[in-house]
Amino acid sequence: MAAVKGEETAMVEDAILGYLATHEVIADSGQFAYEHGLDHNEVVNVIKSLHGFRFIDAQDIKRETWALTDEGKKYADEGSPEVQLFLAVPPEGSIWMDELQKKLDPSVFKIGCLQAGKNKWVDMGKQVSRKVQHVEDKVKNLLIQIQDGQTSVSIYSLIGLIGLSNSKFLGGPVDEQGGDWKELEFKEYNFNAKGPPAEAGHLHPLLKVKDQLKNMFLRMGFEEMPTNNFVESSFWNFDALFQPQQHPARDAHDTFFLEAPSTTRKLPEEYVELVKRVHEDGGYGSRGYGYEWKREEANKNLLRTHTTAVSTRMLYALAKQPFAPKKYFSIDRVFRNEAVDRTHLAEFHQIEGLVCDRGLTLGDLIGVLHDFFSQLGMSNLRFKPTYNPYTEPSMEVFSYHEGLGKWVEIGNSGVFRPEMLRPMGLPEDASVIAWGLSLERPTMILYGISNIRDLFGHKVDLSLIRRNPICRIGIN
Ligand code: FB9
Repeated sequence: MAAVKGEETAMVEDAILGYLATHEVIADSGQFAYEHGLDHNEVVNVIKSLHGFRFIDAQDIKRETWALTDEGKKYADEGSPEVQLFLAVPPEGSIWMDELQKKLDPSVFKIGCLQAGKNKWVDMGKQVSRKVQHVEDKVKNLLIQIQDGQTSVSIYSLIGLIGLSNSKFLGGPVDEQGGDWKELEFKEYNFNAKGPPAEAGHLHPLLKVKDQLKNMFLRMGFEEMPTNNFVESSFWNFDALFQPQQHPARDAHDTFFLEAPSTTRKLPEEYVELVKRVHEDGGYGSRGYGYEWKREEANKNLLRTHTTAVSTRMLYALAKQPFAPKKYFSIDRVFRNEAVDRTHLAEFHQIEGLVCDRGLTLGDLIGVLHDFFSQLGMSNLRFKPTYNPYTEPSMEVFSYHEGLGKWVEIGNSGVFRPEMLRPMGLPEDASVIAWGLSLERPTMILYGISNIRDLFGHKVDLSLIRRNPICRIGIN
């Protein structure tokens, strides 16, 4: 039964169950309420909950609606007689009764006197004066409600599902231990009954596409990299990637540096030394950048600008173990202090894949890119040489998009430089091919969203989230 039952409700419940304990049916809830001096609305509420608990079976048999008589319509328009009379009495002072009578229509005067007197609104004597400042015309409001049909009442007939003769049923649970349930007739459980549709949450389109991409990577034998650290040190985000300390991407115009904690606490010292040396003097066939490398620069904390920072940590960890080929992927947020426009926000989700094995070449990269993007429905690819501080050679990837009827830049890629891999301790013949793209761009194209603000951020209209179907990637 409902947790907290008001007095009224309990009383009504007992009245109904008590009655049904000795009578087969309550034919008319309206009649029942009237006869038992109960408020019919409360009776209907209790009927609904008893019905909900399958204690009774109830049919909604009659719906009574009320209609106004002409007189009712008149009072609904002009106000109830008692209020018309009240308003005819001057707020201050008094009026002669016969004066008042002249001002009102006879039936209004008659009923008005009666009601206004009963409501103690006026002092009725030879002179009539007001006893209250203000009155509310409840009658008129009720009449108006009836006029616009707000007052239909549903009448129920109900039978006790468990036609118990003994009083034990009155609200008390049936004592199952007692076994007397055996002679009760039970209605079949309808296991196919659909529960009320649960208003559940909806996955954001980005998360739907993210999931599909994740499953795609896992099907291709890739392992997901742990990306649960938005805050990163400049060392893992830039220096370990052989990105020079004066590279434009490393200034506050492009990167969100942290005020607190502004610097990282610990870095693997011997590895840091090797990174310092490769930046300053090169090695592993490289002549390095030949600038004075500063530890304090590497210590600066920031919001990672790419998930490639995570790839760096994973490759460094890989180098600590006996070498084994690896395929890793990551899909998570990255932050760039860039000008926001229709397709760029200060944060987006980067998708990154990498393959680490002995003797991998640019050809392997192109092969993997074809394999990956063909599963996204993009098989007509073109590659354009580009430059990344941490990969050489590097390529931008383009695909001809039938729907858009144009070549679309769908990502970036490259072969990680030995200046990045060798200081980690990876074997000389180990090479790592990698590529990256955003999650937002494919999602926008798949869902036909032209402005990134409609997809991500506080301006998103939730109905887009609620009604968007699953867009199967790979279907152009
Ligand atoms: O996602 C991008 N484009 C794209 C991807 C898929 C797509 O699918 C459609 C359904 C058919 C459509 C478009 N881009 C990368 C290309 C452009 O949008 C580019 O203008 C914007 N780029 C972002 C960075 O912007 C500053 C997209 C983002 C990006 C760029 C590079 C990488 C990752 C994300 C990378 C990398 C990388 C390279 C080498 C080694 C490791 C990682």
